[in-house]
Amino acid sequence: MRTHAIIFPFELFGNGGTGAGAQLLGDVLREMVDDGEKESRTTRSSAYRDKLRVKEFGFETLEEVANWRSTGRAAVKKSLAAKDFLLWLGGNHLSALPVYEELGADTLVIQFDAHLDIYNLHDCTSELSHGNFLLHAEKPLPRVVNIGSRDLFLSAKHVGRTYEKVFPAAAVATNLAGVIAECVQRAGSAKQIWIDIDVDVIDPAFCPAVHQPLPFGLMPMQLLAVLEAIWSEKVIGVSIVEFDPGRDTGDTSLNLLGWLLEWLLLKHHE
Ligand SMILES: [Mn+2]
Repeated sequence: MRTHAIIFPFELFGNGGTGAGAQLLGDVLREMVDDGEKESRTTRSSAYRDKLRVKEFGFETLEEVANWRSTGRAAVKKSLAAKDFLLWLGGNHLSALPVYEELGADTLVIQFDAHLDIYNLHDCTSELSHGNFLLHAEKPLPRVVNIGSRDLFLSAKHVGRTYEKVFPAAAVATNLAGVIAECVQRAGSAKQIWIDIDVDVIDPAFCPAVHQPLPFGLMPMQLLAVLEAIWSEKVIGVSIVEFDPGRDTGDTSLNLLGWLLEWLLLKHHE
């Protein structure tokens, strides 16, 4: 099975600068392939090198911007129909909306995010944005399970309308094994699984390159432990969003995300 990496640097309506993050992660992918090709000995990257296709979208013209959502949905649809493993490297979290809209109700999304993107508070726009896009998604939504929320505002009733389950940061901190066990159990009843990573789920000490850093985030090892445990043939793709390299310190976040990208490719292809 091939991997189709789609660079989708959409960053309007919140957190401008994250489009450059998507493009940079695209460069990382190309560099990984180029590095491997220079080796005369077999390296682990030979498992994915010939199976990786990278397609990059741009949002430079009015037309490209106006059609962003339909362009995104068409790209997701085509990739899913081809049974490609889909790596969606997006700008802000809104850039993942076309993915959510194409997955369908029998898909389980394991979403890593510090924020629950259903904000309807007085200081939030009611128009579509990176902070409320799940409220605007065309139905049916996939089943969504959040891991790593640090939300302290939204009522359980409001959250329950969109999220099947939320495992806040405190649950991860006190009972990681229990969180993993319940995720694995929920995955059992899903036809397919999508993994959506808003990089602000990671503690800002390890991934500072985000616009809304929140303390008490996941440690990279905890993220890795959950990914390792829920991984199966049912995982059809992964999205990574909200990385703004302009806010990075000493490439800390870039190194972390670059490593994670390569790990994901090996996980799928080896
Ligand atoms: Mn988010």
